Amino acid sequence: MMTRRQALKTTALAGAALATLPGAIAQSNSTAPAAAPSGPFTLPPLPYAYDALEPFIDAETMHLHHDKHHAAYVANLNKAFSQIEWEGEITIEYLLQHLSSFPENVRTAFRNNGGGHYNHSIFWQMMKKNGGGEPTGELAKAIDRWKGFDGFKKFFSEEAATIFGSGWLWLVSNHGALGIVSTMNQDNPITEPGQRLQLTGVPILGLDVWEHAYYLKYQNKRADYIAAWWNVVNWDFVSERYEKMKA
Ligand code: MN3
Repeated sequence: MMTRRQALKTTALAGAALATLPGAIAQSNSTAPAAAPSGPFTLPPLPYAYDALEPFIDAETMHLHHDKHHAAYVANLNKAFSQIEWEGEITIEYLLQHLSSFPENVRTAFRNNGGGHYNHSIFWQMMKKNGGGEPTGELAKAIDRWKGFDGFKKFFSEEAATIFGSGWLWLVSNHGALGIVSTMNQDNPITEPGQRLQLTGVPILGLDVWEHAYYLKYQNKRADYIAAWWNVVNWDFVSERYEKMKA
């Protein structure tokens, strides 16, 4: 018959033996953070410091927005991507434009997280420190269709303010012709179904009106966030994108 002391000793040894198995170590260490699933998609660093857009967009919001929200879209996209067979490289644009070619069980994850990854990747570049002002050149001429820049700014701001729930407002270029279009959740004008692309175009400027983009500083006052955002718009980047899409 086994004594209590012997039983404890045996259990401890069994535990030690199990712990040498890689699987057992992973299971017993449940408080460790899960490693980011590896995959083809990576979180791009912000092209400026977290506080570069102060006082219009605060550093704390940028930390949360980039390091948590955008990072989660990338991690979840890679996780979903690991469920399919894929040979070679893939771009985020290809993924969004060919959603229906992927297995149904990953399509929603691709749409939401792929969209989130693409939208934020371009959104960071559409802003900069000491941004704002007005566009110049060809883009300024094209924007004149809204009765000048002030008319454009007013219309864009009103459209962004009235999006119900979470979404984005985009200035899109269809071979040089401009339009303004909203998308829900993390959809993008380039997201399949493709007819949206024909109706609209390729996004050259976008505004994130999800509450996570402004709630810390502006609470429910989305209109104040939108008014402040014009001060950080990177018109050089937008113009460059416009020229590229036109070509
Ligand atoms: Mn966002």
